[in-house]
Amino acid sequence: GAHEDYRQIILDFNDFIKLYEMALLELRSDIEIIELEWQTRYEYSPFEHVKTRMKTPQSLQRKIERKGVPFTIEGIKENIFDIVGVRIVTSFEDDVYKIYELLKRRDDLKIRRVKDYINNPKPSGYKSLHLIVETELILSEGSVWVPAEIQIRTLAMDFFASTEHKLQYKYNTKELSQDIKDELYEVALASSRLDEKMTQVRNTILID
Ligand code: 0O2
Repeated sequence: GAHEDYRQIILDFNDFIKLYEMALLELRSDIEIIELEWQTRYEYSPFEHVKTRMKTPQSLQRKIERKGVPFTIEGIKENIFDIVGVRIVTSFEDDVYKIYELLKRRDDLKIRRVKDYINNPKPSGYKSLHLIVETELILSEGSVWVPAEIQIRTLAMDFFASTEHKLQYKYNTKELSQDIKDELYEVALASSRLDEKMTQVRNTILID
């Protein structure tokens, strides 16, 4: 009956989400190992900090509606790639691409799509390097590849993105006015200048 069908849907969904939780653990430990290896070898780390998160049900629902994706496991599997999210924050802009190179070399990671919003910022001024990846998960029945989104950006890019995101969602404004968007864009430009300046300072120190 309908009750049984509903129960089955919930059970299937739980199994489905568990795979993503496992993938999150896998990616987190892969990145911690890369970080430790780098520190050991160079006594310096391009990583400022790393954050991982599972997309909340509300955020998943909003995205499904916004993209017009069918509300089924198949629909989600084929269209939503950021249920697992990893954000790597670096000190310098070139560190973003160093980390990308490290990730590209791994056999347990397939990079499906690269969205370079650093060289091509969003109209909001948002900058970040987005990688849509699949990470290998070894289960008793064999391995499965689970999608995830890795965002790599500098501290200054992260400052802009996190704060602007809060203004967009947390204050529940329907749509920000053009004036506010222009002001935020100025903040994005100022953040980019901080990155440039800090790189210049570092280069001066390295040359001396
Ligand atoms: P939330 O609430 O952060 O999870 P596309 O693949 O191009 O069809 P999609 O999937 O939106 O579209 O990809 P995109 O553009 O790479 O954006 C993915 C995520 O990047 C967003 O997640 C945001 O976290 C972040 N992002 C993109 N543009 C902006 C921006 O202008 N400002 C800020 N602060 N963040 C941005 P979600 O799922 O939209 O939302």
